[in-house]
Amino acid sequence: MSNRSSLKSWQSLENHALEMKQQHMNELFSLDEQRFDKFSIQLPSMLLDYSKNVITGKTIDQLIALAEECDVSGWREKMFSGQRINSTEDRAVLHTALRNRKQTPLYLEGENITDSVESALSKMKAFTEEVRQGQWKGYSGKRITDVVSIGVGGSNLGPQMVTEALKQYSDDSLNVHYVSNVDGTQIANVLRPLNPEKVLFIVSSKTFTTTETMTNARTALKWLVAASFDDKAVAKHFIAVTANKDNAVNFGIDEENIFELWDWVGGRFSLWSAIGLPIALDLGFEKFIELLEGAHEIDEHFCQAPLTENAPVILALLSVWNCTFLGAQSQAILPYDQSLHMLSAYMQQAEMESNGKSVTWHGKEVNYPTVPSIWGELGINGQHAFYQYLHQSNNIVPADFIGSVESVTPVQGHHQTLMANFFAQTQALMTGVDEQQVRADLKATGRVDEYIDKVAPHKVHKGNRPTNTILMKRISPRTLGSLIALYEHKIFVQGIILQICSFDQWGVELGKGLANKIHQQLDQPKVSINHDSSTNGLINFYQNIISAE
Ligand code: G6Q
Repeated sequence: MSNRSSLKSWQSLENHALEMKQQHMNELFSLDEQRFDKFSIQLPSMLLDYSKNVITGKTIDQLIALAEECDVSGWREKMFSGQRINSTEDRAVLHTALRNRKQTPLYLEGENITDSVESALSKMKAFTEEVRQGQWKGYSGKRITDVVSIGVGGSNLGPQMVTEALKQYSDDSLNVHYVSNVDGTQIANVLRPLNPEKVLFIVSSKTFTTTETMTNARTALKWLVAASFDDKAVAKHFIAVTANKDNAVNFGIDEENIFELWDWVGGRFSLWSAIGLPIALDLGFEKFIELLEGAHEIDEHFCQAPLTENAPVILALLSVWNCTFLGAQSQAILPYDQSLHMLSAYMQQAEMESNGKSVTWHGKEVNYPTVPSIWGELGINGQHAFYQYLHQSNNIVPADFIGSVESVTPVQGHHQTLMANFFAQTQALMTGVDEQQVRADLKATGRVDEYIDKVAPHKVHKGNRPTNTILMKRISPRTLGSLIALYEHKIFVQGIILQICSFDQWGVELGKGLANKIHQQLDQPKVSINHDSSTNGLINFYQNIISAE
């Protein structure tokens, strides 16, 4: 199979990029009044405006030709039909089956996994209702008031981001907390105000071997047993979500209390499964289903819309255009909605763990830049922090601006101010302001020439900085489901274009293995260590302080 960079469409794009690097968006907008209409897509839950990119109709045609040459549609079909496209782990990639709300049968090795998903959902529903309605009792007969979800990475970020985003939709039935860090400070702070009689722990771990999660789960178990003086209390207070039932049972969790995961659900795509149980407990099961419905809506759009009108495809192609062809090295995710305060962190994992790789799925080193680093912060806070860099540094950072027409918590006067900034920022990033204008503006305020000469260069904004705007009607379980699925499919398409296996994460293994070795050495200080001089020096410094105390 050919390397991407030898494709005809790739080479045309390389040539086209040379032309487009000379273009300014201001000129492109003045040449074409229909730009917004041409370069925006309206979906039931959101509007995507991508007109503020350094693109023309020709750019889009060539990007679509690239998508076709890379057979994006064929790969999409492979994913949805359960082919083992996670090639390095030899697994299917079927998070879409978890939200297949039409419940169309899907067979994997002879098993209709739609049935398995539906029965897992029924179990989640019954459990959620029992706990929320107070029928599930703790060891002393009291109802559960607090849920502590223990998990890390894909078993934490998605559910926590969604729980935070949908806080306004939660009632007072339960308080949901998350523990992910192995730094004991987090679990200690979470447990301190809680009453063990009323706490339910959910240990979420696909493998049920992750050191951090197991360490936190054991601490939680000790805390519970110390308070209840009863090993049997575990059955009333511990739930597991895992693909490794044996390990969960060995840990002491009742078989009845285990929710199943499948190997075809990747960690960072798992919030739609029982990994989303804390979300369902917090919001109620119906709202969890609405989240799945919103995602399913985008799955259908992704499968049915022509590539030119396909929002995830367009977002992926633009990312490839901006990074691989125009040379941007990072991308900002900038939500202008307080509910989405964890979205950038979530997107960091979703995109960087998926596509932050440099060999193709055939194991060959790629000869082009792959994905940018992803970073970001809530809109207004970021404006008063790093937007200076977005506007005037000599690095171009393409940015996704995500906002909502209506606030979920309307407070008079606030939302208009927020949204005025939302619209102004993408405009300013695009138009910039040239020296002539800066000088004229300063003159108009009565400034003397000497001052103008000194200050004008500092006030010039070159503009031409690409942004996408995603405008949602309002954050809700449904629209949030759509937003997350939009990005999931964007990441998938990007992986296909870049010829990267988006569904493994070998890059997290090396450090884990070394940490295990070093952990053993820390437990046995007398054992001589033989690392490089830096690592030896650091460990010695650490141990000397500990042994002196
Ligand atoms: C996600 C990754 C990774 C994983 C965590 C937790 O796609 O695989 O972030 O989710 O390492 O793993 P467990 O769920 O197995 O504890």
